[in-house]
Amino acid sequence: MNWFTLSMPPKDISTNGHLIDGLWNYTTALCIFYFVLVCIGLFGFSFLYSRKRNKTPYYTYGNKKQHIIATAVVGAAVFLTIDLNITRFASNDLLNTFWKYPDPKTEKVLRVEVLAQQWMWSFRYAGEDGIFATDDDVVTNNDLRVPVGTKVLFHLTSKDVIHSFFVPSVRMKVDTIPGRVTRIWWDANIPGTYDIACAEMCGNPHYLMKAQLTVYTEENFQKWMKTSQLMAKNTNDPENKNLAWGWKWEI
Ligand SMILES: [Cu+2]
Repeated sequence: MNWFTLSMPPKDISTNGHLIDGLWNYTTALCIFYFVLVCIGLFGFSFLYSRKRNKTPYYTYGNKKQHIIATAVVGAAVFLTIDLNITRFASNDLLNTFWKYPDPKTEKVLRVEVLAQQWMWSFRYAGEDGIFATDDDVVTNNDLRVPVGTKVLFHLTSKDVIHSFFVPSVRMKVDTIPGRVTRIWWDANIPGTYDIACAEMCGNPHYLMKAQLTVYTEENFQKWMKTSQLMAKNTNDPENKNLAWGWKWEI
């Protein structure tokens, strides 16, 4: 693996990840374009007005009008093509896609509650009863499993400090904040195992907040869920404080 491959993000396995990639690529391409332009100006003028080519010094106080026009044109070009456009793209993506949370009442959605804490991730699925914060919930640590091609809706919070739930393979990231429930949704379209990380510097062992995402085929997911539900029913201890962090699902 060379440096170029290493610096590339992992393969996008989601339906909407390309929107983030598009925004990223657009910003990078335009920044490179303006960088080259600035370099041409910098080195071009250094060459044109070098000592070799201009033996006699030329003193000037400049041309105020020209300077104002040049600065305004370059500033406006950068503002219009980068700032305004990425704001427009990002707002469109948010309004039309990322903030359109799937509704578990009307479509097939897997709901997951997430608790972040120094330094691990806990995931909670409603048990057989379909209700969160009951004794039959399936709870896993650093181990998130979802079915392929299904929208997954997360409600997240944190036990201690601000963390950030980051799944690079679907290009999605959201902060987890103590005392507040944040939301995010995505789908994963290729079975396999992928990384989950914390993207908020949350303490020295921040790097330990690594979890695994497993994308199953629908059949394998149902199998796993059935076994886990059975196990939860038989072994969940209502007195166990480590299991009791869930909350009633709202909205
Ligand atoms: Cu963290």
